Amino acid sequence: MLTVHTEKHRLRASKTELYGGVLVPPFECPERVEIVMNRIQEVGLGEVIGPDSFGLDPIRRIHQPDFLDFLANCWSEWQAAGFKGEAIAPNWPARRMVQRPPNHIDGKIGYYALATETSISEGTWEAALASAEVALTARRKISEGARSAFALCRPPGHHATYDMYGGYCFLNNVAIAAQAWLVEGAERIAILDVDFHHGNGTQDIFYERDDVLFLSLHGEPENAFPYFLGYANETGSGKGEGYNVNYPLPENTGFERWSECLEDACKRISRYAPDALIVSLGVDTYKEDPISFFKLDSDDYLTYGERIGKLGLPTLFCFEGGYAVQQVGINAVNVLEGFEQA
Ligand code: Q9C
Ligand code: ZN
Repeated sequence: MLTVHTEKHRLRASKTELYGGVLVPPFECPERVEIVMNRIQEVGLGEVIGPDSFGLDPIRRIHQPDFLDFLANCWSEWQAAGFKGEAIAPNWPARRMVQRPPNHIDGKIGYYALATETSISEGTWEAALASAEVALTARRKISEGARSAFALCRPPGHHATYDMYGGYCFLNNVAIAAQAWLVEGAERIAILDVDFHHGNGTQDIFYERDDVLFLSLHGEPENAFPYFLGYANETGSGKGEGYNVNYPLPENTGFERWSECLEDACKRISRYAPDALIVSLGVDTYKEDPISFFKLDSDDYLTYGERIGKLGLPTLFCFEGGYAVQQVGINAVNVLEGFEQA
């Protein structure tokens, strides 16, 4: 399988994450991608190429222009305000308040943030853009005839919605790729999100549409980030009714229960008969992930990769989460190898 990768992911190198009331080194760190790359080389997965440039057009088809301006300028505005630390949202337009971006960066950052753990620092915007280009490049390889491709995206994307960042995500890589497919002439795209966390951004972006089927297996919102979306009764609205499927699962969910949900998701994908499948590939479902609570083991990734391969669809894998850093390579590449064995 072809991999798309760029060293530009290293530009996303914030030093702080707000976790348990303490500023800690971010779980979402550059080493994650290095370890996946090492594993790709080790197993000889296939060719590795860099991303092409696409400009902002495909990104503007998903994200609001003022949000993109905010991301591009946040760090310089934060520094100009004289703040010493990394950019972290301290204020929100909470219930019954005015939903309008203020001028001062200290307020504006909260308008565009959906969570406070994710710090913005030098290079964040450049890395986020490069990550979207990795996804767009891998997608293009598939429309040029490859059966599948792996976009080694970093930073991840599935928590970012059209006007908000958070959960380590800035631009929604899978949404940008899905839209590019539709613009090129595809009629239906399915997005299967197997990251431990609910793909709230992707759900939100496509919630009223029937040309993108979104399915997510994730930690139940009662107990897991992003907490405020991802319930089973969120099934889409308007034209999109029936095209959003959530599988919230409780603490300690193991592969048996998880794969029953994957089986249901796969059947729905087959019935939808999409032109292509995009997989939000997070491996934070692993039993030793430090911030998650599912119990998948390394071999399970081979097994479910094979099930996804049996769908027989052109398939774009986009990397999302996974924070048991030493195992991230084995687990992610197991999915890709399982897929190829199908
Ligand atoms: N108690 C992705 O996997 N908060 N994002 C964690 C844990 C944020 C995860 C707090 C988790 C974001 C792409
Ligand atoms: Zn995750």
